[in-house]
Amino acid sequence: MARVEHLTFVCTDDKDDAGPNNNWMAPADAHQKIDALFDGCMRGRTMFVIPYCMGPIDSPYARMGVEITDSAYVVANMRMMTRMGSAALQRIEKDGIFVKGLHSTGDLDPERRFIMHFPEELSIKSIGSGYGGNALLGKKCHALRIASYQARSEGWLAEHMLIVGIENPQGDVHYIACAFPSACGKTNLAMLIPPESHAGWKVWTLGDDIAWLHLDDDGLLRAVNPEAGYFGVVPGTNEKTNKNAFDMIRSNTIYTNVATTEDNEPWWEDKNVGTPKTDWQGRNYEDNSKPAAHPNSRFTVSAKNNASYSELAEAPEGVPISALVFGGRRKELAPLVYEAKNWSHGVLVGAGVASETTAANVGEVGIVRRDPMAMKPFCGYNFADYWDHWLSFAQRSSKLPRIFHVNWFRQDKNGKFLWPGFGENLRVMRWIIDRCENQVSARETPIGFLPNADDIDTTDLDISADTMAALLSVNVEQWQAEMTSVGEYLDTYGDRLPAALKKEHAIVVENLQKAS
Ligand code: SAT
Ligand code: MN
Repeated sequence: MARVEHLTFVCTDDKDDAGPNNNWMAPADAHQKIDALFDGCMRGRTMFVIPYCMGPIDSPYARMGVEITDSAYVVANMRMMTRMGSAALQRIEKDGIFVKGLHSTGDLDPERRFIMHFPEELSIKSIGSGYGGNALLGKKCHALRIASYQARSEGWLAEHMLIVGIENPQGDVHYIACAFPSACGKTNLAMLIPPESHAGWKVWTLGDDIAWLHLDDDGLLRAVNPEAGYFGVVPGTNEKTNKNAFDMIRSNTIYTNVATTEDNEPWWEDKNVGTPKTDWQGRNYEDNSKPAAHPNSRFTVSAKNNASYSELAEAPEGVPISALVFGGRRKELAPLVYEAKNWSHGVLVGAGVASETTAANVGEVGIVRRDPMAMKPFCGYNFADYWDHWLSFAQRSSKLPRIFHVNWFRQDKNGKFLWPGFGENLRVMRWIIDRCENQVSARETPIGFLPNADDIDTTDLDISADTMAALLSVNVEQWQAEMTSVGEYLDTYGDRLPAALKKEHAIVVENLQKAS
Protein backbone atom coordinates (compact mmCIF):
# COMPACT_ATOMS: atom_id res chain seq x y z
CA MET A 1 0.00 0.00 0.00
CA ALA A 2 3.02 2.33 -0.13
CA ARG A 3 6.58 2.61 -1.37
CA VAL A 4 9.27 0.96 0.74
CA GLU A 5 12.27 3.27 0.72
CA HIS A 6 14.20 1.14 3.21
CA LEU A 7 14.03 -1.82 0.76
CA THR A 8 14.87 0.26 -2.33
CA PHE A 9 18.48 0.06 -3.56
CA VAL A 10 20.66 1.74 -6.15
CA CYS A 11 23.35 -0.73 -7.17
CA THR A 12 26.33 0.98 -8.79
CA ASP A 13 29.89 -0.39 -9.01
CA ASP A 14 31.15 2.42 -6.80
CA LYS A 15 29.16 3.03 -3.62
CA ASP A 16 29.87 6.78 -3.77
CA ASP A 17 28.10 7.01 -7.12
CA ALA A 18 24.84 6.05 -5.37
CA GLY A 19 25.62 8.51 -2.56
CA PRO A 20 24.42 8.87 1.02
CA ASN A 21 20.92 9.58 -0.32
CA ASN A 22 20.47 5.97 -1.50
CA ASN A 23 20.65 2.49 -0.03
CA TRP A 24 23.45 0.74 -1.87
CA MET A 25 24.42 -2.83 -2.64
CA ALA A 26 27.21 -4.08 -4.93
CA PRO A 27 25.58 -5.13 -8.24
CA ALA A 28 26.85 -8.74 -8.08
CA ASP A 29 25.57 -9.19 -4.50
CA ALA A 30 22.26 -7.53 -5.36
CA HIS A 31 21.69 -9.76 -8.40
CA GLN A 32 22.53 -12.85 -6.40
CA LYS A 33 20.23 -11.91 -3.55
CA ILE A 34 17.24 -10.97 -5.67
CA ASP A 35 17.68 -13.69 -8.30
CA ALA A 36 17.40 -16.27 -5.52
CA LEU A 37 14.02 -14.76 -4.61
CA PHE A 38 12.91 -14.75 -8.25
CA ASP A 39 13.82 -18.42 -8.62
CA GLY A 40 10.58 -20.25 -9.45
CA CYS A 41 8.44 -17.32 -8.25
CA MET A 42 6.18 -17.32 -11.31
CA ARG A 43 5.50 -21.05 -11.32
CA GLY A 44 1.79 -21.59 -11.96
CA ARG A 45 1.21 -17.93 -12.76
CA THR A 46 0.87 -16.03 -16.02
CA MET A 47 3.89 -14.04 -17.13
CA PHE A 48 3.20 -10.79 -18.98
CA VAL A 49 5.68 -8.91 -21.19
CA ILE A 50 4.99 -5.18 -21.42
CA PRO A 51 6.83 -3.05 -23.99
CA TYR A 52 6.21 0.58 -23.02
CA CYS A 53 7.17 4.10 -24.01
CA MET A 54 7.75 6.94 -21.54
CA GLY A 55 6.94 10.24 -23.26
CA PRO A 56 5.05 11.07 -26.47
CA ILE A 57 5.72 8.14 -28.81
CA ASP A 58 7.27 10.32 -31.55
CA SER A 59 9.29 12.53 -29.17
CA PRO A 60 13.09 12.59 -29.37
CA TYR A 61 12.96 12.80 -25.56
CA ALA A 62 10.88 9.61 -25.13
CA ARG A 63 12.53 6.48 -23.68
CA MET A 64 11.49 2.84 -23.93
CA GLY A 65 11.28 0.01 -21.48
CA VAL A 66 10.08 -3.57 -21.21
CA GLU A 67 8.57 -4.81 -17.96
CA ILE A 68 8.13 -8.49 -17.27
CA THR A 69 5.62 -9.16 -14.50
CA ASP A 70 3.31 -11.80 -13.09
CA SER A 71 0.71 -9.26 -12.01
CA ALA A 72 -2.35 -8.56 -14.17
CA TYR A 73 -2.92 -5.50 -11.95
CA VAL A 74 0.45 -4.13 -13.06
CA VAL A 75 -0.46 -4.73 -16.72
CA ALA A 76 -3.79 -2.89 -16.39
CA ASN A 77 -2.12 0.03 -14.61
CA MET A 78 0.83 0.25 -17.02
CA ARG A 79 -1.68 0.37 -19.88
CA MET A 80 -3.06 3.62 -18.49
CA MET A 81 0.18 5.09 -17.14
CA THR A 82 2.37 4.55 -20.23
CA ARG A 83 2.09 4.24 -24.01
CA MET A 84 2.13 0.46 -24.06
CA GLY A 85 2.16 -2.12 -26.83
CA SER A 86 3.16 -2.44 -30.46
CA ALA A 87 4.03 1.24 -31.03
CA ALA A 88 6.51 1.02 -28.16
CA LEU A 89 7.87 -2.27 -29.53
CA GLN A 90 8.42 -0.68 -32.94
CA ARG A 91 10.29 2.18 -31.37
CA ILE A 92 12.45 -0.24 -29.38
CA GLU A 93 13.37 -1.90 -32.68
CA LYS A 94 14.28 1.51 -34.08
CA ASP A 95 16.15 2.89 -31.03
CA GLY A 96 17.82 -0.42 -30.17
CA ILE A 97 17.85 0.49 -26.49
CA PHE A 98 15.42 0.04 -23.60
CA VAL A 99 15.30 -0.31 -19.84
CA LYS A 100 14.88 -3.92 -18.70
CA GLY A 101 12.44 -4.36 -15.82
CA LEU A 102 11.65 -7.59 -13.99
CA HIS A 103 8.84 -7.70 -11.46
CA SER A 104 7.04 -10.34 -9.44
CA THR A 105 4.65 -9.93 -6.54
CA GLY A 106 6.49 -12.93 -5.06
CA ASP A 107 4.86 -14.02 -1.82
CA LEU A 108 4.37 -10.43 -0.53
CA ASP A 109 6.54 -11.25 2.48
CA PRO A 110 8.30 -8.02 3.59
CA GLU A 111 11.35 -10.14 4.43
CA ARG A 112 11.57 -11.16 0.78
CA ARG A 113 10.90 -7.77 -0.77
CA PHE A 114 13.43 -5.61 -2.67
CA ILE A 115 13.31 -2.87 -5.29
CA MET A 116 16.74 -2.89 -6.94
CA HIS A 117 18.08 -0.51 -9.59
CA PHE A 118 21.12 -1.12 -11.78
CA PRO A 119 21.59 2.22 -13.55
CA GLU A 120 24.84 1.13 -15.21
CA GLU A 121 22.97 -1.82 -16.78
CA LEU A 122 19.73 0.10 -17.41
CA SER A 123 17.84 -2.54 -15.47
CA ILE A 124 15.42 -2.87 -12.56
CA LYS A 125 14.45 -5.89 -10.46
CA SER A 126 11.52 -5.66 -8.06
CA ILE A 127 9.97 -8.43 -5.99
CA GLY A 128 7.50 -8.80 -3.15
CA SER A 129 5.19 -5.81 -3.63
CA GLY A 130 2.29 -5.06 -5.95
CA TYR A 131 2.07 -1.35 -5.03
CA GLY A 132 2.39 1.44 -7.65
CA GLY A 133 5.82 2.95 -7.07
CA ASN A 134 7.30 -0.50 -6.34
CA ALA A 135 5.65 -2.41 -9.17
CA LEU A 136 4.75 -0.09 -12.07
CA LEU A 137 8.38 0.02 -13.11
CA GLY A 138 7.91 2.73 -15.76
CA LYS A 139 7.09 5.26 -13.05
CA LYS A 140 9.52 6.00 -10.20
CA CYS A 141 12.01 3.21 -10.99
CA HIS A 142 12.50 4.04 -14.68
CA ALA A 143 11.25 7.62 -15.24
CA LEU A 144 13.02 8.97 -12.14
CA ARG A 145 15.77 6.74 -10.73
CA ILE A 146 17.19 5.28 -13.95
CA ALA A 147 16.29 8.35 -16.04
CA SER A 148 17.92 10.81 -13.61
CA TYR A 149 21.12 8.78 -13.88
CA GLN A 150 20.97 8.81 -17.69
CA ALA A 151 20.00 12.51 -17.72
CA ARG A 152 23.16 13.46 -15.89
CA SER A 153 25.50 12.12 -18.55
CA GLU A 154 23.23 13.27 -21.38
CA GLY A 155 22.70 16.83 -20.12
CA TRP A 156 19.04 16.85 -19.12
CA LEU A 157 16.97 16.49 -15.93
CA ALA A 158 14.43 13.88 -14.80
CA GLU A 159 12.40 15.48 -12.02
CA HIS A 160 9.57 14.75 -9.57
CA MET A 161 7.51 17.63 -10.96
CA LEU A 162 4.01 18.32 -12.20
CA ILE A 163 3.69 20.39 -15.39
CA VAL A 164 0.83 22.87 -15.63
CA GLY A 165 -0.19 25.50 -18.19
CA ILE A 166 -1.82 28.66 -16.80
CA GLU A 167 -3.76 30.76 -19.30
CA ASN A 168 -4.74 34.36 -18.49
CA PRO A 169 -7.94 35.98 -19.80
CA GLN A 170 -5.94 37.42 -22.77
CA GLY A 171 -5.06 33.87 -23.84
CA ASP A 172 -1.33 33.86 -22.92
CA VAL A 173 -0.19 30.56 -21.44
CA HIS A 174 2.74 30.08 -19.08
CA TYR A 175 4.02 26.58 -18.37
CA ILE A 176 5.26 25.92 -14.87
CA ALA A 177 6.89 22.80 -13.38
CA CYS A 178 6.58 22.19 -9.63
CA ALA A 179 8.40 19.72 -7.40
CA PHE A 180 6.58 18.73 -4.23
CA PRO A 181 7.05 15.50 -2.25
CA SER A 182 4.56 12.64 -2.68
CA ALA A 183 1.04 13.35 -1.38
CA CYS A 184 1.58 17.14 -1.10
CA GLY A 185 -0.98 18.14 -3.73
CA LYS A 186 0.82 17.88 -7.09
CA THR A 187 -2.23 16.32 -8.74
CA ASN A 188 -4.51 19.03 -7.31
CA LEU A 189 -2.30 21.86 -8.56
CA ALA A 190 -1.88 20.23 -11.97
CA MET A 191 -5.66 20.21 -12.48
CA LEU A 192 -6.57 23.30 -10.47
CA ILE A 193 -9.97 24.89 -11.09
CA PRO A 194 -9.78 28.70 -11.06
CA PRO A 195 -11.94 30.17 -8.27
CA GLU A 196 -15.05 32.19 -9.19
CA SER A 197 -13.11 35.41 -8.65
CA HIS A 198 -10.88 34.39 -11.59
CA ALA A 199 -13.26 34.35 -14.55
CA GLY A 200 -11.41 33.96 -17.83
CA TRP A 201 -8.44 32.07 -16.35
CA LYS A 202 -7.82 28.50 -17.52
CA VAL A 203 -5.54 25.79 -16.23
CA TRP A 204 -4.19 23.02 -18.47
CA THR A 205 -2.67 19.79 -17.17
CA LEU A 206 0.42 18.36 -18.82
CA GLY A 207 1.57 16.07 -16.04
CA ASP A 208 0.98 15.49 -12.34
CA ASP A 209 4.12 13.71 -11.15
CA ILE A 210 7.18 13.58 -13.42
CA ALA A 211 8.84 16.02 -15.83
CA TRP A 212 11.75 15.40 -18.18
CA LEU A 213 13.47 18.73 -18.83
CA HIS A 214 15.73 19.44 -21.81
CA LEU A 215 17.44 22.58 -23.08
CA ASP A 216 16.44 23.26 -26.69
CA ASP A 217 18.62 24.89 -29.37
CA ASP A 218 17.46 28.36 -28.27
CA GLY A 219 18.41 27.72 -24.65
CA LEU A 220 14.82 27.33 -23.46
CA LEU A 221 14.11 24.64 -20.90
CA ARG A 222 11.37 22.39 -22.32
CA ALA A 223 9.34 19.78 -20.46
CA VAL A 224 7.66 16.55 -21.48
CA ASN A 225 5.66 14.32 -19.18
CA PRO A 226 6.93 10.75 -19.58
CA GLU A 227 3.63 9.36 -18.26
CA ALA A 228 0.25 8.94 -19.95
CA GLY A 229 -1.96 8.72 -16.87
CA TYR A 230 -2.29 9.65 -13.23
CA PHE A 231 -1.72 7.54 -10.13
CA GLY A 232 -3.22 9.95 -7.62
CA VAL A 233 -4.07 9.99 -3.93
CA VAL A 234 -7.82 9.37 -3.48
CA PRO A 235 -8.66 10.52 0.07
CA GLY A 236 -9.63 14.19 0.16
CA THR A 237 -10.73 14.23 -3.49
CA ASN A 238 -14.19 15.77 -3.75
CA GLU A 239 -16.29 18.27 -5.71
CA LYS A 240 -14.75 21.16 -3.77
CA THR A 241 -11.08 20.21 -3.51
CA ASN A 242 -10.59 18.94 -7.06
CA LYS A 243 -13.71 18.81 -9.22
CA ASN A 244 -11.67 17.91 -12.31
CA ALA A 245 -10.24 14.84 -10.61
CA PHE A 246 -13.57 13.95 -9.02
CA ASP A 247 -15.28 13.94 -12.44
CA MET A 248 -12.31 12.27 -14.11
CA ILE A 249 -12.44 9.21 -11.84
CA ARG A 250 -16.13 8.42 -12.35
CA SER A 251 -15.35 5.94 -15.12
CA ASN A 252 -12.53 3.81 -16.53
CA THR A 253 -10.61 4.11 -13.28
CA ILE A 254 -8.73 1.57 -11.20
CA TYR A 255 -9.13 2.11 -7.46
CA THR A 256 -6.49 0.68 -5.14
CA ASN A 257 -7.00 0.24 -1.37
CA VAL A 258 -10.20 2.29 -1.10
CA ALA A 259 -13.24 1.30 0.97
CA THR A 260 -16.54 0.29 -0.65
CA THR A 261 -20.19 1.12 -0.01
CA GLU A 262 -23.13 -1.25 0.15
CA ASP A 263 -23.63 -1.11 -3.63
CA ASN A 264 -19.91 -1.67 -4.19
CA GLU A 265 -19.08 1.93 -5.07
CA PRO A 266 -15.58 3.08 -4.12
CA TRP A 267 -15.51 5.20 -0.96
CA TRP A 268 -12.85 7.30 0.72
CA GLU A 269 -12.45 9.85 3.51
CA ASP A 270 -13.84 13.26 2.52
CA LYS A 271 -15.55 11.92 -0.58
CA ASN A 272 -18.66 13.52 0.96
CA VAL A 273 -20.99 11.00 -0.76
CA GLY A 274 -22.09 7.55 0.45
CA THR A 275 -21.16 5.48 3.52
CA PRO A 276 -18.42 2.87 3.77
CA LYS A 277 -19.53 -0.71 4.35
CA THR A 278 -16.23 -2.49 3.81
CA ASP A 279 -12.80 -1.07 4.61
CA TRP A 280 -9.76 -1.10 2.30
CA GLN A 281 -8.78 -4.57 3.50
CA GLY A 282 -12.23 -5.98 2.76
CA ARG A 283 -13.31 -6.10 6.40
CA ASN A 284 -16.71 -5.00 7.64
CA TYR A 285 -16.22 -1.31 8.51
CA GLU A 286 -17.23 -0.78 12.11
CA ASP A 287 -14.30 0.89 13.83
CA ASN A 288 -14.96 4.53 12.97
CA SER A 289 -11.81 5.70 14.72
CA LYS A 290 -9.73 4.38 11.80
CA PRO A 291 -9.96 5.53 8.18
CA ALA A 292 -11.98 3.18 5.95
CA ALA A 293 -9.80 3.88 2.91
CA HIS A 294 -6.01 3.62 3.23
CA PRO A 295 -4.54 7.16 3.54
CA ASN A 296 -2.38 6.35 0.48
CA SER A 297 -5.21 4.74 -1.51
CA ARG A 298 -4.93 5.64 -5.18
CA PHE A 299 -6.76 6.08 -8.45
CA THR A 300 -5.25 5.15 -11.79
CA VAL A 301 -6.73 6.84 -14.82
CA SER A 302 -5.70 7.77 -18.34
CA ALA A 303 -4.75 11.45 -18.74
CA LYS A 304 -7.25 11.59 -21.59
CA ASN A 305 -10.06 11.31 -19.00
CA ASN A 306 -9.05 14.71 -17.61
CA ALA A 307 -11.21 17.61 -18.87
CA SER A 308 -8.27 20.00 -18.46
CA TYR A 309 -5.78 17.78 -20.34
CA SER A 310 -3.52 19.98 -22.49
CA GLU A 311 -3.22 19.15 -26.19
CA LEU A 312 0.45 20.01 -25.86
CA ALA A 313 0.93 17.09 -23.49
CA GLU A 314 1.34 15.04 -26.68
CA ALA A 315 3.74 17.51 -28.34
CA PRO A 316 7.02 15.73 -29.17
CA GLU A 317 9.03 18.89 -28.44
CA GLY A 318 7.34 19.52 -25.06
CA VAL A 319 6.50 22.95 -23.65
CA PRO A 320 8.82 25.86 -22.66
CA ILE A 321 8.99 26.31 -18.89
CA SER A 322 8.67 29.84 -17.41
CA ALA A 323 9.18 28.94 -13.77
CA LEU A 324 10.33 26.05 -11.60
CA VAL A 325 8.68 25.85 -8.20
CA PHE A 326 9.84 23.85 -5.19
CA GLY A 327 7.67 23.22 -2.18
CA GLY A 328 7.12 21.16 0.90
CA ARG A 329 4.67 20.62 3.68
CA ARG A 330 5.83 22.89 6.52
CA LYS A 331 3.78 24.02 9.50
CA GLU A 332 6.03 27.02 10.03
CA LEU A 333 9.09 28.84 8.72
CA ALA A 334 8.68 28.75 4.93
CA PRO A 335 6.58 31.67 3.65
CA LEU A 336 3.68 31.19 1.22
CA VAL A 337 5.97 32.03 -1.68
CA TYR A 338 9.43 33.43 -2.38
CA GLU A 339 11.69 33.71 -5.38
CA ALA A 340 15.34 32.68 -5.53
CA LYS A 341 17.78 35.45 -6.41
CA ASN A 342 19.30 33.58 -9.34
CA TRP A 343 19.71 30.04 -10.71
CA SER A 344 22.46 28.89 -8.31
CA HIS A 345 20.61 30.30 -5.33
CA GLY A 346 17.55 28.44 -6.67
CA VAL A 347 19.53 25.20 -6.64
CA LEU A 348 20.28 25.85 -2.95
CA VAL A 349 16.57 26.53 -2.33
CA GLY A 350 15.75 23.18 -3.98
CA ALA A 351 18.52 21.36 -2.12
CA GLY A 352 17.20 22.74 1.19
CA VAL A 353 13.61 21.56 0.70
CA ALA A 354 12.23 19.83 3.76
CA SER A 355 8.78 18.38 4.24
CA GLU A 356 6.67 16.44 6.68
CA THR A 357 6.58 12.77 5.69
CA THR A 358 3.32 11.38 4.24
CA ALA A 359 1.56 8.04 3.84
CA ALA A 360 3.09 7.56 0.37
CA ASN A 361 6.00 5.75 2.03
CA VAL A 362 5.84 3.04 4.69
CA GLY A 363 7.03 4.64 7.95
CA GLU A 364 6.22 7.42 10.40
CA VAL A 365 4.00 10.19 9.02
CA GLY A 366 4.41 13.89 9.88
CA ILE A 367 8.10 14.17 10.75
CA VAL A 368 10.11 16.86 8.95
CA ARG A 369 12.92 15.48 6.82
CA ARG A 370 15.15 16.90 4.09
CA ASP A 371 13.73 16.10 0.68
CA PRO A 372 15.90 17.98 -1.83
CA MET A 373 13.98 18.85 -5.00
CA ALA A 374 11.35 16.36 -3.68
CA MET A 375 13.77 13.74 -5.08
CA LYS A 376 15.07 12.11 -1.87
CA PRO A 377 13.42 8.76 -2.67
CA PHE A 378 13.93 9.04 -6.42
CA CYS A 379 17.39 10.36 -7.38
CA GLY A 380 19.30 7.46 -8.93
CA TYR A 381 22.74 8.83 -8.03
CA ASN A 382 24.70 10.87 -5.48
CA PHE A 383 22.86 14.09 -4.59
CA ALA A 384 26.19 15.99 -4.57
CA ASP A 385 26.67 15.11 -8.25
CA TYR A 386 23.02 15.87 -8.90
CA TRP A 387 23.34 19.43 -7.51
CA ASP A 388 26.50 19.89 -9.54
CA HIS A 389 24.53 18.84 -12.62
CA TRP A 390 21.73 21.31 -11.78
CA LEU A 391 24.28 24.11 -11.26
CA SER A 392 25.89 23.38 -14.65
CA PHE A 393 22.75 24.59 -16.46
CA ALA A 394 23.66 28.20 -15.63
CA GLN A 395 26.70 27.87 -17.92
CA ARG A 396 24.61 26.41 -20.73
CA SER A 397 21.79 28.93 -21.09
CA SER A 398 20.94 32.53 -20.27
CA LYS A 399 17.21 31.87 -20.66
CA LEU A 400 16.65 29.53 -17.75
CA PRO A 401 13.35 29.70 -15.86
CA ARG A 402 13.19 31.55 -12.56
CA ILE A 403 13.06 29.43 -9.42
CA PHE A 404 10.48 29.80 -6.62
CA HIS A 405 9.50 28.10 -3.37
CA VAL A 406 5.92 27.77 -2.09
CA ASN A 407 4.36 26.44 1.09
CA TRP A 408 0.58 25.90 1.11
CA PHE A 409 0.70 24.26 4.53
CA ARG A 410 1.64 27.00 7.01
CA GLN A 411 -0.42 26.75 10.24
CA ASP A 412 -1.31 29.05 13.12
CA LYS A 413 -0.74 28.21 16.80
CA ASN A 414 -3.96 26.18 16.87
CA GLY A 415 -2.98 24.02 13.93
CA LYS A 416 -5.32 25.81 11.50
CA PHE A 417 -4.04 26.29 7.94
CA LEU A 418 -3.36 29.98 7.23
CA TRP A 419 -3.83 29.70 3.46
CA PRO A 420 -7.01 28.24 1.89
CA GLY A 421 -5.07 26.30 -0.77
CA PHE A 422 -6.60 24.34 -3.69
CA GLY A 423 -8.07 26.66 -6.38
CA GLU A 424 -6.92 29.74 -4.49
CA ASN A 425 -3.31 28.71 -5.14
CA LEU A 426 -3.85 30.30 -8.56
CA ARG A 427 -3.38 33.66 -6.81
CA VAL A 428 0.17 32.67 -5.89
CA MET A 429 0.83 31.27 -9.36
CA ARG A 430 -0.25 34.63 -10.78
CA TRP A 431 2.42 36.42 -8.72
CA ILE A 432 4.97 33.91 -9.99
CA ILE A 433 3.91 34.64 -13.58
CA ASP A 434 3.98 38.41 -12.96
CA ARG A 435 7.54 38.06 -11.71
CA CYS A 436 8.53 36.06 -14.81
CA GLU A 437 7.07 38.83 -16.98
CA ASN A 438 8.79 41.57 -14.94
CA GLN A 439 5.38 43.04 -14.16
CA VAL A 440 5.80 43.37 -10.42
CA SER A 441 8.53 44.43 -8.03
CA ALA A 442 9.34 42.45 -4.90
CA ARG A 443 10.76 42.82 -1.43
CA GLU A 444 14.33 41.62 -1.08
CA THR A 445 14.95 39.52 2.05
CA PRO A 446 17.94 37.39 3.10
CA ILE A 447 16.20 34.23 1.79
CA GLY A 448 14.98 35.65 -1.54
CA PHE A 449 12.37 37.95 -3.06
CA LEU A 450 8.95 38.06 -1.40
CA PRO A 451 5.69 39.65 -2.60
CA ASN A 452 4.94 43.18 -1.45
CA ALA A 453 1.91 43.33 0.85
CA ASP A 454 -0.66 44.00 -1.89
CA ASP A 455 0.83 42.03 -4.75
CA ILE A 456 -1.01 38.79 -4.06
CA ASP A 457 -4.59 39.45 -5.16
CA THR A 458 -6.93 38.57 -2.28
CA THR A 459 -10.15 39.90 -3.86
CA ASP A 460 -13.17 37.88 -2.63
CA LEU A 461 -10.97 35.91 -0.27
CA ASP A 462 -11.82 35.80 3.42
CA ILE A 463 -8.31 36.40 4.70
CA SER A 464 -7.09 39.18 7.00
CA ALA A 465 -4.15 41.49 6.36
CA ASP A 466 -2.54 40.06 9.49
CA THR A 467 -2.79 36.53 8.16
CA MET A 468 -1.28 37.60 4.83
CA ALA A 469 1.52 39.34 6.73
CA ALA A 470 2.14 36.14 8.71
CA LEU A 471 2.17 34.09 5.51
CA LEU A 472 4.71 36.45 3.95
CA SER A 473 6.97 36.94 6.94
CA VAL A 474 10.58 35.84 7.29
CA ASN A 475 11.63 35.10 10.86
CA VAL A 476 15.37 35.77 10.79
CA GLU A 477 16.16 33.78 13.93
CA GLN A 478 14.21 30.72 12.73
CA TRP A 479 15.86 30.99 9.33
CA GLN A 480 19.30 31.14 10.91
CA ALA A 481 18.54 27.87 12.66
CA GLU A 482 17.20 26.45 9.38
CA MET A 483 20.33 27.43 7.46
CA THR A 484 22.51 25.83 10.14
CA SER A 485 20.52 22.65 9.67
CA VAL A 486 20.72 22.90 5.85
CA GLY A 487 24.49 23.43 6.15
CA GLU A 488 24.87 20.36 8.36
CA TYR A 489 22.82 18.34 5.91
CA LEU A 490 24.87 19.49 2.92
CA ASP A 491 28.08 18.66 4.80
CA THR A 492 27.04 15.01 4.98
CA TYR A 493 27.89 14.91 1.24
CA GLY A 494 31.55 15.63 2.09
CA ASP A 495 34.11 16.50 -0.56
CA ARG A 496 31.75 15.81 -3.43
CA LEU A 497 29.51 18.73 -2.47
CA PRO A 498 29.89 21.44 -5.16
CA ALA A 499 31.81 24.49 -3.92
CA ALA A 500 29.27 26.73 -5.69
CA LEU A 501 26.49 25.34 -3.50
CA LYS A 502 28.51 25.94 -0.34
CA LYS A 503 29.07 29.48 -1.53
CA GLU A 504 25.34 30.07 -2.03
CA HIS A 505 24.75 28.75 1.47
CA ALA A 506 27.40 31.08 2.90
CA ILE A 507 25.78 34.07 1.15
CA VAL A 508 22.37 33.38 2.72
CA VAL A 509 23.98 32.87 6.15
CA GLU A 510 25.78 36.20 5.80
CA ASN A 511 22.61 38.01 4.68
CA LEU A 512 20.73 36.62 7.68
CA GLN A 513 23.56 37.69 9.97
CA LYS A 514 23.36 41.24 8.61
CA ALA A 515 19.60 41.29 9.08
CA SER A 516 19.62 40.00 12.66
O1 SAT B 1 3.68 5.24 -5.40
S1 SAT B 1 4.20 6.25 -6.26
O2 SAT B 1 5.64 6.35 -6.06
O3 SAT B 1 3.94 5.90 -7.63
C1 SAT B 1 3.45 7.76 -5.91
C2 SAT B 1 4.31 8.68 -5.12
O4 SAT B 1 4.72 8.35 -4.00
O5 SAT B 1 4.61 9.79 -5.60
MN1 MN C 1 5.18 11.21 -6.96
